[in-house]
Amino acid sequence: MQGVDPGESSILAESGLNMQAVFNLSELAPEMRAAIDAVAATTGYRQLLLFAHGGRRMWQAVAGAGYLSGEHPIDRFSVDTVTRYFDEENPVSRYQLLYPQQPGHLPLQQLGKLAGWHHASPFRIGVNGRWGSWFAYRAVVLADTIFTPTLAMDDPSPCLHCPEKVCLSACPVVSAGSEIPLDACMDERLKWGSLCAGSCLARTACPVMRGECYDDEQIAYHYGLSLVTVRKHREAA
Ligand code: B12
Repeated sequence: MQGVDPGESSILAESGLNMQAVFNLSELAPEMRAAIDAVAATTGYRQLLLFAHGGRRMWQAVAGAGYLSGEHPIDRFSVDTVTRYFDEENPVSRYQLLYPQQPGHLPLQQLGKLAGWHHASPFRIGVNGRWGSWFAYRAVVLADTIFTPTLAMDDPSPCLHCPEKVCLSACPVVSAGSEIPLDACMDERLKWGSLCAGSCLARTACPVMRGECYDDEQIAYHYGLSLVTVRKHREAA
């Protein structure tokens, strides 16, 4: 018996894990298979399920369910939601969470590319026509499911229709070129009083699906966290 397709799941939709993709492991390119094999054994599993959030719904659900008071609220919420999806809507399937639980690096944006969600942007966060840059990967699961693999979103990159490249003109570290240099971005964020410490001027200037932009609290949360990582990275270097 087959359970509820991720795309039909009310648990995932209500939790704001509103982007789902199903891949057959046997159809993934060898480099992607190798990246997955490096994280976990795939024996006995047929499919890879990718879950992401788009827009504000997930943050509202995380806050509403009381997760914000503890550590790693989004990871805990995502794991609990995916676990609930399998327990309640897909109880016969065997599955294993690879991300965020398993240590190791999965190329999330490359998986997003396969789903048609990721188009490279000058500010290095993936962009698409449905969510702009306001989405992120929340869980990756191996499962013995037999869902119909998802057709990739086949919209072209929204950046192709953005000749003004307002993201680049809003970014204080871009002098020339078409991409934001990571080192200069990190240096800028660490400056005292930097406007880039708690947000990203390039990302918030991007006109694509601006209505899906996170609210101030969510922006402050994510950028606060990445600023801590950047600071540690710099101190270790
Ligand atoms: C490491 C990492 C970072 C590091 C980047 C430093 C570094 N050494 O590369 C830091 C901590 C800075 C970071 C920050 C953020 N990250 Co980050 N990060 C990752 C991670 C874990 C690995 C990326 C990687 O190294 N890929 C491998 C290399 C070989 O790929 P690459 O294509 O050469 O380069 C990547 C990075 O180096 C980075 N990068 C390279 N150059 C530059 C330049 C700039 C200016 C920026 C911002 C990034 C950047 O982006 C590339 C794409 O992954 C991924 C998750 C994953 N497992 O993929 C998330 C990921 C790329 N991050 C993500 C996000 C959202 C962010 C933040 C916006 C979070 C936030 N709100 O603060 C910020 C960016 C803001 C900023 N301006 O700093 C999302 C992107 C979602 C999307 N829609 O595409 C991901 C996919 C995580 C997720 N769960 O969804 N991140």
